[in-house]
Amino acid sequence: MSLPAENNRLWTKKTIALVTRIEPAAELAWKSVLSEHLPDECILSFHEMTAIERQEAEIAIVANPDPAHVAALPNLVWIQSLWAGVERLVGELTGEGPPIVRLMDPELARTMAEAVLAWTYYLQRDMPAYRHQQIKRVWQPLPYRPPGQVTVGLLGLGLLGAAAADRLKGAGFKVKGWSRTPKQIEGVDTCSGESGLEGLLAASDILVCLVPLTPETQGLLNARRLSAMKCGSALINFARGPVVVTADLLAALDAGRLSHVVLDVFEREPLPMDSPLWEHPNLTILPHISAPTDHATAASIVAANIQAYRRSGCLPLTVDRGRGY
Ligand code: NDP
Ligand code: OXD
Repeated sequence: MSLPAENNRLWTKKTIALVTRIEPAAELAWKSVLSEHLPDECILSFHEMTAIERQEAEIAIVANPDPAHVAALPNLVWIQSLWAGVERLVGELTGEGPPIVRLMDPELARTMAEAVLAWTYYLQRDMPAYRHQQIKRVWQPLPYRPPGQVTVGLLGLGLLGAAAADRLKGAGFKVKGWSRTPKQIEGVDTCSGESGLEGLLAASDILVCLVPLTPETQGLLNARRLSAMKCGSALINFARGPVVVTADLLAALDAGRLSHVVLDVFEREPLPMDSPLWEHPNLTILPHISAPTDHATAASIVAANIQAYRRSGCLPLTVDRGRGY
């Protein structure tokens, strides 16, 4: 007599819960690539797990999970996020939950560094101004600023900020960087604390935001700090929308304090149709594409984390829930 499929799963492989609130097709794509990289594990969507499988799961792989589904897995030892940024997860999984491991993918850092360089060039080469001139049929060369005369200030010097710093340095830009704790990075003028931030804001021609969203960074770029920015400077936000106060940003643009702003992230995504941001002539709106997650590299990193845990019982580096990142 053959056993039902769910019994078979229990006898042969350990179950890992895949808990998401993403489109079913996107979840299926993740399930397939993760299963390929983890042939000795049984990866099941939360919805297809039996009550026993939910009881027994030690690991959940998550992407915007419903907190109630995570809570319905009572014996989780740890949670692996498929996203690099875990601010939403940390915010939603309140209390004493299992440790969270975020995605730390060098390929994602490379993609983000590429995006920072691409949009830095966009601003350094005055492309927004030439676009405005074209609309008015104006033929007017603008002064060229070589990278060595352009200071790029990075807010955040973590995995992504440090990769961006490297790429910008390589392209000849002057790079400054701000982090919570003091850092030393060759060729980067680093600082921390409020006075460090003030100096960086005043000196940067282009400011790039790559800090996680935490209680400390929510509303970081408010009216006061935006008015401390160099007059005519530009801003790129590739981190999270609420790090910048939208109304203050629009005021700074309208006052000419900021020449141009590139936004990839917003308080609400997709950006609502009636947002005034869409129409501002000095704003570039991107649909959260600066560093898309590569399924293959992410799955291989997740698989390596899980295999190491199965071998040694040791958890990968976990997120500091108190700190928020
Ligand atoms: P890390 O945790 O590696 O680095 C975060 C950096 O921010 C660190 O240098 C940290 O300082 C600094 N930081 C944190 N809080 C503060 C603070 N209060 N004051 C000053 N500096 C602070 O994160 P990543 O580099 O991997 O990612 C950064 C963010 O990028 C993610 O949290 C996410 O929001 C966003 N992201 C956006 C993507 C997109 O497609 N737009 C894709 C992926 C991520 P310290 O070094 O001292 O700890
Ligand atoms: C991420 C993101 O956190 O895409 O991976 O923002």
